[in-house]
Amino acid sequence: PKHISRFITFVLGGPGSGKGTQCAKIVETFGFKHLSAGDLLRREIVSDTKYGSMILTTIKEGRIVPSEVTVKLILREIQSSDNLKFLIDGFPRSEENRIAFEQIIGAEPNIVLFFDCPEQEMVKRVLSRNQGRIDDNIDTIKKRLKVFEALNRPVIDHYAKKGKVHKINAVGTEDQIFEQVRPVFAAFEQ
Ligand code: UP5
Ligand code: MG
Repeated sequence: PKHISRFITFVLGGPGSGKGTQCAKIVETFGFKHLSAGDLLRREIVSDTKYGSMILTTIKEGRIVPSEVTVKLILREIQSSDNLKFLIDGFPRSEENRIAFEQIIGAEPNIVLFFDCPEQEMVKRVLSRNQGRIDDNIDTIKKRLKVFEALNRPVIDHYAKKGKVHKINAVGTEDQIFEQVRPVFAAFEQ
């Protein structure tokens, strides 16, 4: 069955740490399917589904959308993809998210990438992004950083204890950072 050979990578790191940017490079080089939880949630806002307004408010306040909503969106993408290699970007953001996902999919991620970036650098990047994201303002960024430390950090610690975390120094040029990412995936290519 399909699920036996799935390879799942969780891509974690604070707001603006470069998750999306590096995922694009991993897709190009290693052929993964990129699933950004934030993008999937923002798509729900745009298509104004029944969760749209709740998601909008939650993102604006830098809080975490309930697991049942996010897991359902991710699962739908996994199940409808022909690809078996997934980058799940920006999820799980809390222990509750992690447990919900592992229970539903019945598996743990194969590896976890953690982009380690100083707060001042993350703030600078997010504020200069200029893509009209409703959460890219200084008030929301401060909240996103707090939520990251309080709720996402325990997820990273959990997988670190299991030896699954590959910590990447997220400061430098995009290419310098990718040179740290490349060997992590090259090790799994035959
Ligand atoms: N940039 C990238 N690399 C650079 C480098 N090496 N040097 C200089 N600049 C660099 O990068 C951010 C910016 O920095 C870009 O302009 C880029 O060009 C530049 P990006 O790759 O976009 O960083 P990323 O880590 O993806 O930042 P993002 O803002 O997307 O991270 P968040 O984790 O904050 O956002 P996400 O979209 O994942 O989530 C948004 C919100 O959705 C959350 O706050 C939450 O409210 C909600 N959410 C949930 O509730 N549940 C979920 O599971 C997921 C999200
Ligand atoms: Mg992103």
